[in-house]
Amino acid sequence: MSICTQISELVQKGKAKLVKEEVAKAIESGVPVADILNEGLLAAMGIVGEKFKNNQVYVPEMLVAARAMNAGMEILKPHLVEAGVEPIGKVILGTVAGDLHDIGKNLVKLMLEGKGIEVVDLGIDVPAEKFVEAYNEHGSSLILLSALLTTTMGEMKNVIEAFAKAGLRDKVKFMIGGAPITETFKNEIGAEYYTADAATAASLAKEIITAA
Ligand code: B1M
Repeated sequence: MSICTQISELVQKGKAKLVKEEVAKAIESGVPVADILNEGLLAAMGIVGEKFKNNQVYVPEMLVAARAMNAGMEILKPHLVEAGVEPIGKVILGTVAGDLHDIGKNLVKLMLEGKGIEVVDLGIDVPAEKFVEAYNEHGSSLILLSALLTTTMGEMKNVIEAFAKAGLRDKVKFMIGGAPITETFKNEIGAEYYTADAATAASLAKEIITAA
């Protein structure tokens, strides 16, 4: 078994300490850092994400795997910078105003990072104007909104309207998600994409970024 496959399996099992050790060993023995990233750490999160989508694993397993991936990333990051391995793109993510739920949003973030996408995470209870400010600062054209409450999902429309008001609606695309969100609601508020789970959100974000 190649060392990258071994790293992938350790991440899937959530063995953070062993992941660190194996990543360090792989770097030392000259395995290209991009291979360690893509065939080891990111491949693992892809597999875990698919299993999560198919209800073969659940939130705790996913969080443990993500923690192991992050442990490996800690070791790998300085070497990635040195080797000039760039993220494939950047997105802005947040839970909308009035809403404090972030477990799902954080899973979406983990899966995005697992696809090599940089995430500007604005956190929870994010007012519409904050998304516009983040766009002006970071220039990412894909904005991801999460909401868990029927009382806050309407805030997604306010975010879209804030971009329209700022004359920026045609510069960005919106992906929305969260337990009460549906495809019909997406159409009602004029967002571009709806995804039901974190793994699909990350796969679609990758598709959108690479097609741009
Ligand atoms: Co609250 N809460 N909560 N809560 N909470 C729910 C959502 C609720 C369904 C519980 C219930 O009544 N059965 C209900 C909402 C009812 C409704 O609106 N229809 C509810 C309520 C009412 C409330 C309060 C109002 C309670 C009160 O104070 N009276 C209050 C509101 C606070 C606020 O936000 N202003 C409140 C508070 C809280 C806690 C703070 C205690 C805590 C949140 C802690 C935290 O997030 N850090 C909490 C929790 C934990 C829940 C439940 C139990 C679990 C939510 C969760 O994390 N699920 C929830 C009941 C339930 O779902 N069983 C409930 C796991 C998570 C992985 O799933 O977030 O759906 P989820 O994310 C999924 C997908 O939705 C998707 O991907 C994830 C996984 O693949 N997804 C996206 C999410 N965002 C996405 C974005 C995307 C794409 C996919 O693209 C951008």
